[in-house]
Amino acid sequence: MTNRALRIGLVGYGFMGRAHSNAYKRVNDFFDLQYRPVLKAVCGRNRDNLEQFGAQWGYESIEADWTALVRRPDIDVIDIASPNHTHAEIASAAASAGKIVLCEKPLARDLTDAARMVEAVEYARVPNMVWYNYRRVPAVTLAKQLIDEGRLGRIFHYRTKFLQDWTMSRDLPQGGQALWRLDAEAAGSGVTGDLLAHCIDTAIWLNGPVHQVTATTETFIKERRHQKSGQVEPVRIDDASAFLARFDNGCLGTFEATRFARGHKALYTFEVNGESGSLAWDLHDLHRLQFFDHRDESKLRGWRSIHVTDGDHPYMSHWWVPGLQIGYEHTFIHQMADFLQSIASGTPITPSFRDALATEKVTSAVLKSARSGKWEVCN
Ligand code: SOE
Repeated sequence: MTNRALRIGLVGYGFMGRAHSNAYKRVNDFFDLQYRPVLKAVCGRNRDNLEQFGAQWGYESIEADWTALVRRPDIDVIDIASPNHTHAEIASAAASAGKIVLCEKPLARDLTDAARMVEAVEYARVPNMVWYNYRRVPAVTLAKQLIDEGRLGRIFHYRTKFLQDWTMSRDLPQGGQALWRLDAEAAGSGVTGDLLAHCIDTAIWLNGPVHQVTATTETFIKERRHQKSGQVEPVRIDDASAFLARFDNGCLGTFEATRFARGHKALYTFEVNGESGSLAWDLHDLHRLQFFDHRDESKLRGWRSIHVTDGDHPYMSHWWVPGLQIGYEHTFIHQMADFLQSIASGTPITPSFRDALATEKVTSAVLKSARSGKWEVCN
């Protein structure tokens, strides 16, 4: 298929810059699409790093100033993969310049910035999308299909967690390259915005809106050296965050995220319990979906472990032969394939900035509840 170029300007060259670049490069190898991403420019502040990244990934040019990138007539898409505090300004300028705007999660550092970003893209009427990649794990997409088919019936419980352990050392500094996630100024919050945001996005997608929450957070290490000032400064992010939720559909939710669960690197799990069945999924075993169907004949009832690798499973016909697995990076390729299909057909892209705003409203209510000690409404 001959396809039209969609010229990408990427802001940020860290872990997420690599994940997005890989998606741009691979998507047309595995999906037949009318559009083809072209790596026009990568933007960041450190020229040496930029040059190295640009050469390694095959970007045609580099830009050390994002305002110049946004003004370039040879760019169609601005993709923001820089720290959270930069999202709002870049997205708003990109939308005003008429660019398609893609943004890494969480949408913004706080709710005010997030609302501003939604307003900017909707006012400019430009396509927009947030990279909540876990929706595109085939097993998670299959969970969505089974729920939408009504196989669980009325849903009573949604239980989810995202556990890590990489910030437990008190010698780890905050701020600057690679460690901005520990700096409230850059990140906005700690695990609430970084990890719970994933859990909330998936939960809303699978189970509908969250109405209210009651939360508690903790910062176990209160002071860390800041990489920029060199001084020991108070830590203002949450190291751990847990909350109870009430969904609009009457379901109860429990959510937990921490960077202090020794031994866990990225244990994202969810379980959904309904009247007629239950589903469970685990990122460490991401190609499997556990399903219990109460409508099975009683003597045969039991949890099935579905190996989501068959041709009729979501996305899998684009990859290898049944039984062979794919991984984390493919979720970004799937999201890019869906995005390019939406651009071609003119249909809405999900999750849009407005979809991601719903997650921001929940994370904001979580942080508010942790301060107030009360139930808070997510609006
Ligand atoms: C944090 O360590 C992190 O990289 C998140 O920022 C990502 O969103 C998550 O997918 C993996 O963990």
